[in-house]
Amino acid sequence: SLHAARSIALIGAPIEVGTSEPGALMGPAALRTAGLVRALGELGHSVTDRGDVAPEGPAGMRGLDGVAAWTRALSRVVEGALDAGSLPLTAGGDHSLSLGSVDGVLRHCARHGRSVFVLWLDAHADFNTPATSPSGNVHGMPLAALCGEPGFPRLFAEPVPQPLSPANVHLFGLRSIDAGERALVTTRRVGITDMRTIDEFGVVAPLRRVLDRVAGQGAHLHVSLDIDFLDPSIAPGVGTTVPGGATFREAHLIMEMLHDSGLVQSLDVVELNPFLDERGRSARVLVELVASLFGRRILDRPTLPVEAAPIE
Ligand code: NNH
Ligand code: MN
Ligand code: MN
Ligand code: MN
Repeated sequence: SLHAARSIALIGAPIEVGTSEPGALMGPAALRTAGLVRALGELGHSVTDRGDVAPEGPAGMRGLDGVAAWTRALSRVVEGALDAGSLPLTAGGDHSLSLGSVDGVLRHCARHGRSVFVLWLDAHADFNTPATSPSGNVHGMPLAALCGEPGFPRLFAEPVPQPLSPANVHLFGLRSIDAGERALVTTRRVGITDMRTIDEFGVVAPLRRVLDRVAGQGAHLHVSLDIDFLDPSIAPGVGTTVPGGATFREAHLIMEMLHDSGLVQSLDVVELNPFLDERGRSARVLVELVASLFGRRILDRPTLPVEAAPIE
């Protein structure tokens, strides 16, 4: 394939204290059952399954206190994987796990003087604070906390790293947003490609612009893939389905473009709820998409311009 083999650290994050719908804690097991490690190994990568992370502290309780116990543990493992030259793939688990994975990325990059850019593939903005959240579910809040919005209790270990810049966050696939977070993402100037934009222009032009920006900045690109980014008809195994999501072909092309960019340095795969899935369909779709992001392709060559492409 186009890029060198990577050392990938698979980090299980069976966390569901950030959501009110039980079942996401089975996500890492379902992704393993669907063949995630084998698929990446077949592409020539060396994959180390680091097992499931254990929370540090009282993790049983729902809400921010339970999430904090996971955040510190996950941050440490993700930062350590990056320090060792590996690409951390954090498999969830609900989206509150990104508090830990992105915190680990921020710490690693701070030590290397590198900026961080987060591409958030999701039906939702996940930019609520405890004050704006209509549900109180922490999986709807990670970006606000990572961007340093006030109103959160202590989630991150001391010393707290420089927060993520909202200008270096891009929401892709947005189609469900709460009133308070809409106001917040607008004033903070978060980048957004919503489904309306995708309907009008497709995924290629908007994603190309994002990737050009990341490359221009020389930033570390962290991708956070929430399975509800996909249309529920292809991925029903999620607690918060929203109609009108990305098709398989759109998502697949995004993964191929991300691979070809060579920019992705860390990845979350979140919100798979196997209890709500139909015969493993959603887990298999996710494995196929992740394999495409790591180099699975039809032909071992870049796409040719249409007029130059051979007919046979
Ligand atoms: N915005 C809603 C909330 O904060 C839903 C969040 N749910 C998600 N986010 N699945 O990706 O409660
Ligand atoms: Mn690095
Ligand atoms: Mn999400
Ligand atoms: Mn979502």
